[in-house]
Amino acid sequence: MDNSVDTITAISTPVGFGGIGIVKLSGDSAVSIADSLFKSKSGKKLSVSNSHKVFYGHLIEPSSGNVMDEVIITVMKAPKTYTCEDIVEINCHSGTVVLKQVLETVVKAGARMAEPGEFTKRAYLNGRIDLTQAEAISNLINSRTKTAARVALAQIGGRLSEKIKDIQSQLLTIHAELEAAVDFSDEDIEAADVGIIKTRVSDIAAEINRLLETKRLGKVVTAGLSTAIIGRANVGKSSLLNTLIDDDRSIVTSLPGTTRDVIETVMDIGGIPIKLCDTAGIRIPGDEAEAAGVALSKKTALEADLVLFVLDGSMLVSEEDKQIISQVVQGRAIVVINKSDLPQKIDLEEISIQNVIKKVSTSSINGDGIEELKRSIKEYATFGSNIEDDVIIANVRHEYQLEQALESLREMERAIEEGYSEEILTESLKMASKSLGDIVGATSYDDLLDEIFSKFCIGK
Ligand SMILES: Nc1nc2c(ncn2[C@@H]2O[C@H](COP(=O)(O)OP(=O)(O)OP(=O)(O)O)[C@@H](O)[C@H]2O)c(=O)[nH]1
Ligand SMILES: [Mg+2]
Repeated sequence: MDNSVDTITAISTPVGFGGIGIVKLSGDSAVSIADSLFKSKSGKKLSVSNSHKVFYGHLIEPSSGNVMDEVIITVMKAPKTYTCEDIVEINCHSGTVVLKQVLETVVKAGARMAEPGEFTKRAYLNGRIDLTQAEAISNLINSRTKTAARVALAQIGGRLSEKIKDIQSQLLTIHAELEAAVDFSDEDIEAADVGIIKTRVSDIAAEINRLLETKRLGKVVTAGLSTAIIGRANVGKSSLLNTLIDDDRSIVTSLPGTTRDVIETVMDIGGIPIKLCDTAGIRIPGDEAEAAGVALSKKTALEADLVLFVLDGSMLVSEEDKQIISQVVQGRAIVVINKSDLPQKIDLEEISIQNVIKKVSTSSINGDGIEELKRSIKEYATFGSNIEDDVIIANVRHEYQLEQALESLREMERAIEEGYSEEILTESLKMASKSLGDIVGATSYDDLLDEIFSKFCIGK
């Protein structure tokens, strides 16, 4: 039987015009394929060289003998590589045409085009990383802020896996003790032991619960906090958006009813992606387009994680403001009293808003209060927790498996209360441990694998 591993290849750098583009090969023939196309300056063959070396030379198209590109080739031999297989990286002068030609020639010479994520899949299948780490690599590639990248890096480093393995070993200990208790007594487990075991199961359940509680933070770090800027016409919503992002993204005029559509932009506040939505001022609409805009504003407000409710501090509270409060500002809101540079007339005693997180006075003209507003948004997004230190659940699959594990432990608690036998108890332990095992991939299923790796881009 042929046990050789087929050699896969892909362009590993983003599409476009950059300084360098990399064509990567991994597999048993990676080095020999590269050798068949490469003429090194020194005349040395890649196959007889040491591992982890860099070579300079030219890439030749074999049928015509033409030079395709001047290249630098890195040879990394198994097992100390990303995939645990032989890896060759051909650093070309970029330009889509050159890279595609090199890739085609490499394929003609015997490599196969890699599926999305196939390099990382091989790293997993060859035991170099576990599933949480593979998924984190995908998250890292897609990170939009430094914090998202840091959370992903902690996961690549195996922080989540360590935590899961620690919980699993606690479950195993309980399992072993349950079996021992039965082996050494003719009776079922002693009542006293059962009490202790129940406490320990509850402690583990609480630990899993704490992990699950980080999922909102995980969602914010990866997907961003959707934040709707809401208020009546002309209070300065679009100006506020522009000031927050320090760019003229949304049109500002002195006329009420300027914004008609939802204007979306993503900003980074202290490493957290904030999806800001400027909306049409809510008032009795002047025409059909404005009416559609107002409807959209209300929908955006209701769907947002957070509402910035903007009032004009230089005017008295109006009926429209009150209506917006009663009909639209229903979730958590930061009240922004804008135009603080003008003489203030507003009397906040006139309004009562539920679920106010904070009140901040701002001016888009002189920037007053803008930093305080950003701080308040960040505090709300992170609950003031320290995202750098904690293990954070930022993946729905992990969340699901943790919930399953928790459910099994709850069942075990009930079974203990009702005096079930040791077999039933250990069954729950096994189920909980299996759910946790699925997170790191101890028991892997092909479907699960394909689903995870299909989210990768080609070349990773
Ligand atoms: N003095 C002062 N004027 C402001 C401030 N913010 C906005 N304005 C002015 O208020 C007017 C309306 O600003 P916009 O940002 O277009 O208000 P809006 O809430 O987006 O209005 P619509 O899109 O019509 O709902 C413009 O003339 C702005 O220059 C502020 O902080 N101070
Ligand atoms: Mg506007």
